[in-house]
Amino acid sequence: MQETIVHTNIQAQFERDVRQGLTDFPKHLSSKYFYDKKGDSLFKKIMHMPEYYLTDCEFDILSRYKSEIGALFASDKQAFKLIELGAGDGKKTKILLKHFTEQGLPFKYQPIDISQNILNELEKSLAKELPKLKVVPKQGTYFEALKEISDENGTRKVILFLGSNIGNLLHDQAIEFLKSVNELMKGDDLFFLGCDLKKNPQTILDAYNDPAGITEAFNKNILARINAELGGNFDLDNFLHWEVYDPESGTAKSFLVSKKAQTVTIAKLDLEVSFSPWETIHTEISQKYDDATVKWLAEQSGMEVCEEFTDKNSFYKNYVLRT
Ligand code: AVI
Repeated sequence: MQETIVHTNIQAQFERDVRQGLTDFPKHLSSKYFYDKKGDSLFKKIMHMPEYYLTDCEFDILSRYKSEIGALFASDKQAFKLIELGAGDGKKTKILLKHFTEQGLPFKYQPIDISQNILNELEKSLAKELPKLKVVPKQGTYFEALKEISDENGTRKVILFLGSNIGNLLHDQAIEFLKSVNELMKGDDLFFLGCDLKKNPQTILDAYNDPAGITEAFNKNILARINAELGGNFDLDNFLHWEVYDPESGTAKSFLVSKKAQTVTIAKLDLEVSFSPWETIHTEISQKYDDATVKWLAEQSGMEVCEEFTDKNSFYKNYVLRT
């Protein structure tokens, strides 16, 4: 029943956002809608692409600094809840979970995800790989679930937000997000944040424009979803995947560009959308950071950076924030 209500709300929001985004000028759609079953599997492929360095860098950082990270999380051997926002398949987190379990650190793992399906799979794989680990999954949106966990009891919280997921938010949205996290943090709770860094602009462009066309298919999946779920008739071949990166602001942007004048119908919304030749739909931002920007974001949200870990090329950083 709960699942049905959540699904109905999500679907209604999707319809509102598609209508709003495609009737706005310039047109836009939110990257949060890339992720259905097909989108999840395309994103998994992206994480394995040689050009998409982000995953390997974070993997490298967690592997290399797992002892230091463990010492920080279990400060004074205090018990803690390790909460992960948007747990996914937990591939990177498992490095920490394995190490912490081997070291006998006093913690339980609480992955939060909107998808019960993802949580079930994660729980199953953890039961097999780390049978001693205490896993308490929470299905729901980040803040609903985080609030419930915070209300439970006084055990310290360490919150993980990996994968540079924060980069899909504009700075204002990121501050709102961090403020909401901060409101639920107390005393010596910690927030462990993965951020992709500014670097050679070509490296960034290559990560979002692979020659195999996986990122293109991922970007166009939003149109495929509108076709499948809202009765749209987008011809995906009539759109180009286009990536730009502004090295000054550190913002990478993804677009879909209409190759010609065309009109698309979205039956469920009773909507016709016309495109001029080369008109754009802005679909995603992937923000790249530097220390000053992360420090600023933390301060704007009432937090401070207390520790950081980077990979051998300084391509990526995991920052530790406290309230
Ligand atoms: C999930 N997110 C952090 C990815 C990113 O790098 O912005 C999504 C992605 N988009 C294209 N490739 C990967």
